[in-house]
Amino acid sequence: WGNLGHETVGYVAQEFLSTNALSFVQSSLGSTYNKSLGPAAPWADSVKYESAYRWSAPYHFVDAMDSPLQGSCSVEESRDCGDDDCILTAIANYTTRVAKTSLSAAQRQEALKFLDHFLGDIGQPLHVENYEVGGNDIDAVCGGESTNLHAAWDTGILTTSLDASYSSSVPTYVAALVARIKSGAYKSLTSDWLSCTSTTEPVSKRGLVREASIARDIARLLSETSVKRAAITPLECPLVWAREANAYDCSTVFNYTSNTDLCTGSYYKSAVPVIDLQLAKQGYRLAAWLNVIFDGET
Ligand code: DCM
Ligand code: DCM
Ligand code: DCM
Ligand code: ZN
Ligand code: ZN
Repeated sequence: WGNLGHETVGYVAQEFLSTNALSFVQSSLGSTYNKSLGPAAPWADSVKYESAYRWSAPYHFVDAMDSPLQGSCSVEESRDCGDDDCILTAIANYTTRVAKTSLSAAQRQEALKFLDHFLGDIGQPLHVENYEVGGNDIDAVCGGESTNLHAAWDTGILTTSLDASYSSSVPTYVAALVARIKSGAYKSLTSDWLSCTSTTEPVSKRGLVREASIARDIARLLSETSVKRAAITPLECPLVWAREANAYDCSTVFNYTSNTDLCTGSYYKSAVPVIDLQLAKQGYRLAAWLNVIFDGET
């Protein structure tokens, strides 16, 4: 997502934090971020092209090697992330680090800002898709302007929707999503959204293709000149969330006629409800995730 999407996820999450999670968020983020996950959410994008943070660029996505144009959508931990860095291992890494009292306040703030951001990105269908570099290499048109499919999903469609339906205002949009969660169309969905909340349960052995993983281990050991940090144990929940977002690649994302404007007409009408749902859901999940970490509850 672009800044609008990330801020939306953070502001939605901020509405659902429990006592200890809220107090950690407020003291960790401080006045720099107005004590809120909203303003802190875009930070990870602002640093990813800096040389000091270039290692974090692959953390924003997982290149799922599925076939969405053939109607086959899937995300597999070992096939698509394996021993590499991707959004699945990033969430596991920062889930551990945000709670680690031996780390400095600055490192725990960084972990919080990464979680704030990556729980958003994992809900963007094209951040959990390899095809055409997650749609970056597919030309598209949005509101008469040339763009690409990925950018249309990150920003173009959402900006169009915000202008058309929410007075170009993030607070108005956030309030609408929060109302849907608390008493509207999303209320009955929230228990399903939280069906996976364990911050420690590893990816099930069934989900790991052992042979591929072992082959990659050997290749890595043979090619490596320096010792890398200890491997991060992948978690089950990020994989569940990634698969849910990835399913939209088969139903909605690639379901367009070439050269049609994606930010108007039937494609726009089918994409907006998916974007609203994914942003609201990931915001709600971010709050629940932090509540499990800091309050031991959802
Ligand atoms: N780094 C990385 N992979 C991670 C986390 C960090 O490549 N999962 C980068 C950032 C640090 C560098 O590695 O600048 C050295 O980190 P360390 O001293 O923890 O080995
Ligand atoms: N870092 C990280 N994940 C890790 C270890 C380190 O993101 N598992 C980050 C934190 C700092 C940078 O890498 O931004 C350097 O960390 P360190 O000083 O611990 O090497
Ligand atoms: N991206 C992605 N999958 C990739 C490469 C990039 O989802 N395989 C995302 C990250 C950014 C956007 O696409 O949101 C543009 O990437 P970049 O800025 O690296 O070109
Ligand atoms: Zn993106
Ligand atoms: Zn990102």
